[in-house]
Amino acid sequence: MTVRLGFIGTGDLGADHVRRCANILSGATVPALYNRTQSKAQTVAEQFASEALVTATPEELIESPEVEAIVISSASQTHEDLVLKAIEAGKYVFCEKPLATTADGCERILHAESAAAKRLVQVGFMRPYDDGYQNLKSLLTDDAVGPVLMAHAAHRNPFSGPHYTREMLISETLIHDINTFHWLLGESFRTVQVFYPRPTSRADAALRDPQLVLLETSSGVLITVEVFVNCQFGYDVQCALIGENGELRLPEPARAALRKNGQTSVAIPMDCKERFATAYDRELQAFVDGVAAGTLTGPDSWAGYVASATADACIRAQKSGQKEAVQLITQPEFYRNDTAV
Ligand code: ISE
Repeated sequence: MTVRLGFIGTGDLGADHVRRCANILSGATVPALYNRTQSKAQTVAEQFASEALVTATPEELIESPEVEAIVISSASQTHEDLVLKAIEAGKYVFCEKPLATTADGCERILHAESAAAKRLVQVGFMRPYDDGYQNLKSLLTDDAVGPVLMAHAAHRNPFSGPHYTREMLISETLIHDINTFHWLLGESFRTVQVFYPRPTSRADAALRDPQLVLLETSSGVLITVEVFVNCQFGYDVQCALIGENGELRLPEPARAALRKNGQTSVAIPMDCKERFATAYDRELQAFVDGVAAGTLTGPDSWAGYVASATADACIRAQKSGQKEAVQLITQPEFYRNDTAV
C-alpha cells in the first residue's frame, strides 16, 4: 500500500522531508506541495516530486482527495491552525515541533483529536528515533542505573541567525530537551527556572545566549540544560543521567577519528539535518507505516502539549527570574493507553 503525502512548508527541513520521501522512505508518494512562496514549492517539486501539484493554499492541499496524510513543516505560528484543519478533514497529520506555539493551542488540538475519537497526530520530535537516545531509553527501562536523581544536558547550535529571539531558545530549541526527558523518564515537570550566564559577544545581546535551564520533574529529578545557539563550533547535543547505581551518557555520533599531522580529530556535525539524519528518516517512515496500518505510534499530541506547557513556564521564568510552576491539565482518558514512542 502506498500512502499519498501532501507537504505544507518546503523550506529547509520541509524540502529535506520531501527528499527523504522521494529517495529514502518506502511506501509513500508526494502528490501535492504547498509553500507560502510558491516558487520554492515549485523548485522542490522539480527536484523530488515532478508529478506533484503545487497548491495555491494549504487548505486546498488538506482538502485534496489526492492527499491522504499531511506533513507540516511550515512556520511554527501556522501549526495549530493547520493541524486543526487536518483533523477536521479526518486526515493523519505529522507536525514538526512545536505542535502549537502555546499550551492553549495544544489543548485545542487535544480536544479536537479526542472529539474525532481517533489518533491522527504525530509530532516531529525526532530524538526518540536516534540510536543513542534509544540506547539510553532501553537501559533506563532495564533499570541499569536505578532511580535517576539528576541529569545534565547541552543543546548547542553553531549559529542562530538574526531572526532568533530570546523566547525561541526555549520554544524552538529547548523544547526538544523537554520532550526528551519527558519520554526518557516517563514523567512530566513540576517547576522550571532560567539563568543567564555571561552572554557570548558573538550574538545580539538581546538574545541572552547562552541560557541555563533547571527543570524539576514531578518525582524531584533535577535536570540542567545548557542552551547555546551561537556556540560557533558545531551542532552538539549532550545528555547524561545520574542514577543511584551509575551514570548513563549519550554516545557521540559515530565518526571516524582522523590521525594526521600529529593530531587526532573527530568531525562534529554542523546542523540538525546532519546530526539526526537517520532519526528523521525513521520518524517519517514510522508515520508512513502508521498511516498505512491505521495506527500511529510516534510522539502524540499529549507529548506535544506537555512540551509546550513546560516551554510556556520556561518563558515565564525567563521574564521573572524566579522558579515557575508548570501547570498541566489532567491527561485526557483518550491519551492514557496510547502506544506513543
Ligand atoms: C531547530 O528548529 C531544531 O529543531 C533543531 O533541532 C534545534 O537544535 C534548533 O535550535 C532549532 O532552531
